[in-house]
Amino acid sequence: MKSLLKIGILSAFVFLLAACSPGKGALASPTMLAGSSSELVATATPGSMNSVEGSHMMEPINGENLETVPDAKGGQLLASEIDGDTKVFELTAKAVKWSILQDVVATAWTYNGTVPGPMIRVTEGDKVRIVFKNELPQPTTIHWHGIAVPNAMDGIPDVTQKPVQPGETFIYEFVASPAGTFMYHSHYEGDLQVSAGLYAPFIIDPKEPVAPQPDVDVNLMVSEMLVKGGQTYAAMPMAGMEPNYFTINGKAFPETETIQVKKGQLVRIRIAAIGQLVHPFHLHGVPFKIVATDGHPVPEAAQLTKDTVLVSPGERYDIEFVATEVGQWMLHCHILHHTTNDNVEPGGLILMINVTD
Ligand SMILES: [Cu+2]
Repeated sequence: MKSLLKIGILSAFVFLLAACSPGKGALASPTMLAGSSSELVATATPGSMNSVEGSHMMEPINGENLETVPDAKGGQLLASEIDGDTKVFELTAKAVKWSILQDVVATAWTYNGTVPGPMIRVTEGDKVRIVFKNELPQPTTIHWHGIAVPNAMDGIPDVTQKPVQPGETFIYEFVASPAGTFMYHSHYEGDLQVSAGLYAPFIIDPKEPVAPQPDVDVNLMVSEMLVKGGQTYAAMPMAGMEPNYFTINGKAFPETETIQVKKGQLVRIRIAAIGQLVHPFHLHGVPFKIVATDGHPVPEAAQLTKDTVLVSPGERYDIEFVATEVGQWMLHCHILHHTTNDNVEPGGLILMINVTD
C-alpha cells in the first residue's frame, strides 16, 4: 500500500515536471520511478529549467571550490571599521558547504560563509556603509527588511538598482533607523536564494533604552531547506512541494544552540521567520510578553501575555520573560511536522532553554 502510494506521488511529480518543461524532451522514464525520491529529483533536473529565465528551479544550487565550515555558527556579530562618521561592514555572498546537522551537510548560499549571515548591530542614527561583493554564480541584491532606507538602497533588482553580477561589488549606504529587530536578505530570485541561506539579522539598538534591558538577548532566524543527497534545492521548487529540514539559525535540533539562563534573569528572544512557512512557537515553563512586533515596541498596556506566538514569513516578534523556574525548558514550533529532520522526530524547530540556579 505504502509503495503504491509512493509510486503514485512520484508519477504525479514526474508528470508535473514534464508539464513544466515544454519542448525540453521526455523527462519521465521507468528508471526514475524505480529510484528513490532523492535520485528522482537529481535525475530529472539537468537542463530542465533555467533559473535566469525566472522559472522555479529543479536544479540544485551550486558553486565552485566549496569550503566546508563544520563548526561555524550563523548570525554572529559582524565587526565594523570606522571611516570618518560611518561604520563600514564588508559582506561577501558565496557558496559553502553548510552543516545543518552533523551528518547532513548541504550546499548553502551565504553572506560571509554562515547561515544565517553575520549579525549587523548598530545604534539608531549610525551611518552605515555595507561593501557588498557577489561571489555567487548568479546575480543578487540585498534588501534591508523593515529598515527605513532611501529608495535607491532598497535592493530591488531592475527597480531600484541593477542586479549585482557575479564578481561585482555594490555599496549600500544609509542611516540606521528606526530602532528594532530587522533582517537583511536577497531580493533576487528570493524563492531560491533566501531558502539557500542568503538571510541574516540586523539589529538597531535605541539611542536611549526605553525599558529594562534583558540579561539574555537572543536572535533566532527560522527557515527551511530542501536537501536531497547533499544537494540543496529551492525549499519549495514548485507548488505543493515541501522542504524537509527546518532550521533555527541554520541548524536543526539537536544541533540548535541551547540558551543558557540563570534563574531570575530577564530573557529576550527575537524570533524572525525568513522562510516560506508559518511557525507557531510555543514556550514551555513560563508565559512571555510580546514586547515588539516587526521591530516596533508594543506599548506596555498592549503587551499580550502568551505561551505561543505565530510567526509568519517576514515577521519578527520580540518576546520577553523572567526565567523563574529552574530546568530544561523547550521552545518549539507547534506545527509538529516542523520538529522533524527529513521526517524523523525529534528534530527541526526545537531548542532548549537551560535555566540554572
Ligand atoms: Cu513551524
